[in-house]
Amino acid sequence: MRVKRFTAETLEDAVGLVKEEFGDDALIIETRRVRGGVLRFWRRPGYEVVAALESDARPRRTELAVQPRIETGAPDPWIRLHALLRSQGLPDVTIQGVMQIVQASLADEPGPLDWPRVRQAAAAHMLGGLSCVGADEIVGERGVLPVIGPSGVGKTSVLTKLATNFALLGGRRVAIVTADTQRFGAVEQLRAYARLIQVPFEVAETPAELKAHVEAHADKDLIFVDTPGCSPYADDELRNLQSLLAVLDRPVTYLVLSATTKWEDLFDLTRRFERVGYERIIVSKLDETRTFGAVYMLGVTAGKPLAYLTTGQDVPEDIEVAEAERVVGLLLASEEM
Ligand SMILES: Nc1nc2c(ncn2[C@@H]2O[C@H](COP(=O)(O)OP(=O)(O)OP(=O)(O)O)[C@@H](O)[C@H]2O)c(=O)[nH]1
Ligand SMILES: [Mg+2]
Repeated sequence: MRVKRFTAETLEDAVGLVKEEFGDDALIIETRRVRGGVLRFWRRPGYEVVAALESDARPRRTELAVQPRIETGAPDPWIRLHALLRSQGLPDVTIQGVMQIVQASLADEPGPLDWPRVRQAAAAHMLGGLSCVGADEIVGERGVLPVIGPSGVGKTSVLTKLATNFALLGGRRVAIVTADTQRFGAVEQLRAYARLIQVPFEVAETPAELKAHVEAHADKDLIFVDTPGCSPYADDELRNLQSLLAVLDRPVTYLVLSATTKWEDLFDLTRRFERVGYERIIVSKLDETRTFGAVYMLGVTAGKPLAYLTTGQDVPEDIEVAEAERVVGLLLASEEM
């Protein structure tokens, strides 16, 4: 990656120099106003822009897609928004869309635009696209809740967190059934946990056993069903999982995906797990990343609402109901510019 500092009397001129040398793929890392002064006597007051270019990106000369409206004395809020969204890993086409809509929404605003106003307008627009189940529906949850997803994403952890919260804090009648008899030690580990929180625990080796266990616990408010990790690229595993869940009557199935996965892969996973069928999405391991563009894109494009976010390994506390404000807040708050 090449990183270079560009200086000019105006911010527009500095950005122009960046574009001239690095082209459209340049990532603006920092913009700031510089003063002339004792140690800078050779330098007139102006603006500094630090820009980076991936080493394999080719400089191209094109027009700036977004023409910044300059507010003197502060980093340009449009450049700042663009850099932030980019650093969060949002795809370029989404960034352009957000920038254009937010610019249009603020076009008639009087006076200079500062960062808080631009940020707030961006947040308002981005909130609108995110689909979340919400606390009201979650609190009233009833039925059979299978947890599915790729291996190691945190399915069993989610299940133990939810079972504990609903049983011990929510006072619901809960049962746990595991269909994960493949992974060594998985059954005994979950059995021990279920005993600890005093929740009935069953093991289902076959779809028929799963059906029987669920029927035997028809008096429960919630029956959580753990499933083995399923490779989204193994047709037989998807088929097995699908036929396992096919015995259930209107389950509310949760797909667990990790926040550390690339956005393109997350999108692919949401499509592949359609074969099994699921109603809601849980995003795990938010604590293991500092870029949240993928989580946002998941909420916007999956066609299924986000239900929970998990934020660590501690049971039962590291889980929260997914809220659009939280996701957008993570996305727009994590910059230090
Ligand atoms: N940092 C962090 N770790 C997590 C989170 N959720 C789960 N883990 C950890 O991820 C690892 C895998 O969690 P599991 O719950 O066993 O994942 P799984 O999807 O059930 O795994 P398989 O059943 O093997 O497919 C464990 O070490 C968990 O403690 C989270 O939100 N943050
Ligand atoms: Mg598991």
